[in-house]
Amino acid sequence: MSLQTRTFHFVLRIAPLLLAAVSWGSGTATADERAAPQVRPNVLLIAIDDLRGDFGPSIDLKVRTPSLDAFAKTARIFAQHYVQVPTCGASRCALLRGCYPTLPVHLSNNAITSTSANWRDDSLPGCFRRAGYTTLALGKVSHHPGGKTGKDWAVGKEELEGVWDRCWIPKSPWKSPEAFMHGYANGEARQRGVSPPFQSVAGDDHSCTDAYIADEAISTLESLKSAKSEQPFFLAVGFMKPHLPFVAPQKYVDLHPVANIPILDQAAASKPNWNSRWHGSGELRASYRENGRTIEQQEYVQQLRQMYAAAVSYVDAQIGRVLAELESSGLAKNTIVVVWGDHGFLLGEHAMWGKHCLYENALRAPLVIRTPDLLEPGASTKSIVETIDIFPTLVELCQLPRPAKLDGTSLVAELRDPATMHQTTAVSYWSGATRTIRSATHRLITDATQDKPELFDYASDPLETQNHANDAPEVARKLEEQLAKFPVVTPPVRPMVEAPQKTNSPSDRP
Ligand SMILES: [Ca+2]
Repeated sequence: MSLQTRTFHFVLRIAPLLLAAVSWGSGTATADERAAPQVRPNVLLIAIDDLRGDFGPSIDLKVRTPSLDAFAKTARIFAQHYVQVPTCGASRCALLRGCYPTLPVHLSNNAITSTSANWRDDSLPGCFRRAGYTTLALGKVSHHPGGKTGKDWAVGKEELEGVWDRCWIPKSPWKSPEAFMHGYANGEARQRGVSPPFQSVAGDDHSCTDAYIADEAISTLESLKSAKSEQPFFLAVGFMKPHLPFVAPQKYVDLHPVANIPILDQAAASKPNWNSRWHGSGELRASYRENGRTIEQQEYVQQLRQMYAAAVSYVDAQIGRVLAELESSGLAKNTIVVVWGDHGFLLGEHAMWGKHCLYENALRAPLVIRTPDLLEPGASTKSIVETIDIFPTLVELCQLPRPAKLDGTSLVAELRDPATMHQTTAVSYWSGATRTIRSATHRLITDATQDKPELFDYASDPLETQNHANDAPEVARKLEEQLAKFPVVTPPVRPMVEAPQKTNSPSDRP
């Protein structure tokens, strides 16, 4: 940060009531900026790790999420929200950078660390900090919990330097951020390839990690409230679950008896019999001990699905605690709340486990937004929206200058009126120059060869059991034309091979 910028920042911090009168960066303040309110809303951004879009408030897949359900009744539900890249670090890069990927590294979990020097000043928290906000990142917001790099993700520089007043994880029984990320009960760390993929815990909520995130978020809100500062805050809180390993206290497992877990339709659970971008479920199979079990066994599959559901209910309860504090503190009256999932997770669809592909359940994730003055709370919009839309939405809601390079579209129109549907496609990326475009009815997946695309028709085949590219070439051609207008990743990278291996699998991507 330059001296000039630091001085500017300092002035903003000691005189927040002068915000409306100052000029932003270069040039003179615009009319909009001069008209900005003296008290800007706070922002609470809650990030959830690997939560599918069909869990929680959008669609009932029999997972119990009372906190998210109750929150959704007060908010706008973006039932068709798609992420830009189906892996943690890359999806969070798109959120914080506000742009489609254009480089191979933007598709990786190193996306933020490797590129943020070029965009951090105009990142989402960077914009809020420059506007005088206190910016805080608790838990897993960028990619590593606590936002640091280096050994055990504990000692290196920040992934996104210079934009957070504080980024951290709470004190807990887990010894490092990396241990926290893949934590088992009571401080136990994962041993790659040795530890099991799930664990039910005979203890209370504090046997598992996310209760500590909730505690810290609550105490942070209490501090922000008691400080009585006129400086607004941008607080991002990132939870760990339901990311693998699926760990939850027993009481959340008991909410989901195996007998109640829906069994996947056989066609939906089958390996694609067309030229597909199928992968070998490396994240699950390489990083966790199968112990003689295989994902071809129905009993094991149902157990995995049960434990995913339990982990969802556990994190739901922790999120509920944070939202309850927001209400009881009175901060909710002037706080915009965004609940966002970084991508979905295939639970056996296409005979696949994990994300790292461009099928519907890897890309669709929750997005629920509440503004203090929201009309028609609880209504869902059918707009096809993307993660990169969150950035322009928040800067518009808070009347901050919008950086020139954002690719997304503000969702303020959908917040004002859920019947608004001005966005009709979403584009996502994966390695091998693989891209996809989702319309209201179809999804086209193509790769660098442009040969043998995959086309799904959700009106007639919602479970993606057939490739319709040969049946509907005209639909495929039109979607390809639309897709051609979006940025490409250059140079294209080789497809990532995801075979079960016991060491250093590239597929072990949080
Ligand atoms: Ca994730």
